[in-house]
Amino acid sequence: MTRPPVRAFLGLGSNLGDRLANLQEAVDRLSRKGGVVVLRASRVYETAPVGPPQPDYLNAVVEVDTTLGARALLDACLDVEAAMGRVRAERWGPRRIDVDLLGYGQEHIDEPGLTVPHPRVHERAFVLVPLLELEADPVLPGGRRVAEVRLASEGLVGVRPFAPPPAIPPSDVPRAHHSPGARTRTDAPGA
Ligand code: A4P
Ligand code: MG
Repeated sequence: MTRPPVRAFLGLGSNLGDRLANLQEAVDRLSRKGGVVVLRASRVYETAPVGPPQPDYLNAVVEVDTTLGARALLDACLDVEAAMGRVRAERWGPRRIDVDLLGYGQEHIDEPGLTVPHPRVHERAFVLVPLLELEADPVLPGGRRVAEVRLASEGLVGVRPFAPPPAIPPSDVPRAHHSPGARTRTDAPGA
């Protein structure tokens, strides 16, 4: 039995190598995963690193429809990281690609190895800024609403628009809604 698709948001980050190409490769790889349709992508932001000293990141968020369960979707994200040669060394350390599951429908999940919404979504401008391009009122940890969120003192400092959204590979499945600024599949070259 096929389950109805669930709307989910994935956070992408890269601060090693050709960062823009890494984000595009992650979007391309995600769109080739069975049961995942990439609908839209935010712009790409250059962001000051949170954590140990390391190069600046590029961050973006993509919106997907998926027939995968949350665990299988996270596994698909971890597969993309592995296929792109990510080696886990230091927590919050530099990486060619990081793919986080930020939100999965309206669900709140807290299991070993799977926490949704991602527990730090609301604390991090490098996640919130691109996410808000795609979703005005995202599901946040602890039932918070975005209107109540207060970012840490550094606020939006260090989050700079860097590039237009990654291209969305074409797909046969019809897309849903659209908001300005975000690229959708129909904007993609050749779509
Ligand atoms: N895991 C559980 N739930 C999730 C979820 N919703 N999404 C588990 C992703 N992973 C989830 O993640 C550790 C484990 O968490 C995974 O194996 C998975 O089973 P990880 O990606 O290996 O570790 P990490 O990314 O180093 O840690 P974490 O806690 O995910 O850190 P963050 O919050 O992703 O921070 N600064 C800037 N400017 N931009 C960034 O993108 N990223 C980080 C990483 C640090 N500083 C940054 C950025
Ligand atoms: Mg991560």
